[in-house]
Amino acid sequence: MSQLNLAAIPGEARAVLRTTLTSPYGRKVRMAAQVLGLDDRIEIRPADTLDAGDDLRDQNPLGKMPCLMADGMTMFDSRVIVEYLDALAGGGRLIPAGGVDRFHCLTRVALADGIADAALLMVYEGRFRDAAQMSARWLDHQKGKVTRGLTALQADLPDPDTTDAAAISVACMLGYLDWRRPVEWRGDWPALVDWLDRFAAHEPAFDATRIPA
Ligand SMILES: N[C@@H](CCC(=O)N[C@@H](CS)C(=O)NCC(=O)O)C(=O)O
Repeated sequence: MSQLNLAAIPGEARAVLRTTLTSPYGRKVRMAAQVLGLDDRIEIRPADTLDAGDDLRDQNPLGKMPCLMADGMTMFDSRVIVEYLDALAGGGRLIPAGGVDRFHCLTRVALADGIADAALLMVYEGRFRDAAQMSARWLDHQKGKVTRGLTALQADLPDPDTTDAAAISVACMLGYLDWRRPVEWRGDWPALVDWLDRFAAHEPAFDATRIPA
């Protein structure tokens, strides 16, 4: 079994992360790398998911970012990359190594990422269709996932004073909702507002990876 060491792939000076600074999933990876002290070893290279000529599509056939090239591999998606970085840092720092805690953490990650997925589909509906083509039924379907997800999350929040993979996913998803505003969440989920304020005060990597204005 070969060791993980974040080695650059041939032709590169450092490991390369394909992501824009606006992707909530890319932000998860950027935050995880900062928290684990690995960010200096990763070069961030933007990608344009709409450009058929962008080699992101060779790196990830799904044409999605983030995508990390290191240790002779190309890794996606954000959950895999966060798990890789955690393993590289010795394991168990962002994702508990085992037991119920591990699967509780991973389920919270799946919920927060799933809310981001539904929010992104709402944003894409506006980006890929003109007003006459937009489906109110589809938007409502996705919005239901966002609102039910936020309610479930509010009832089972991770500790805001501990940075784990779940807290990173929740913070990046809420940051994305604040940026793109597919739903106005702040009035209806006040415990999430308090959670984000507290997490941002505890974890400097949240501000350091803020979506640029
Ligand atoms: N499950 C993936 C989602 C990644 C994703 O959807 N990224 C968006 C950017 S924020 C993307 O690449 N969209 C382009 C597309 O879907 O074609 C992950 O966690 O990495």
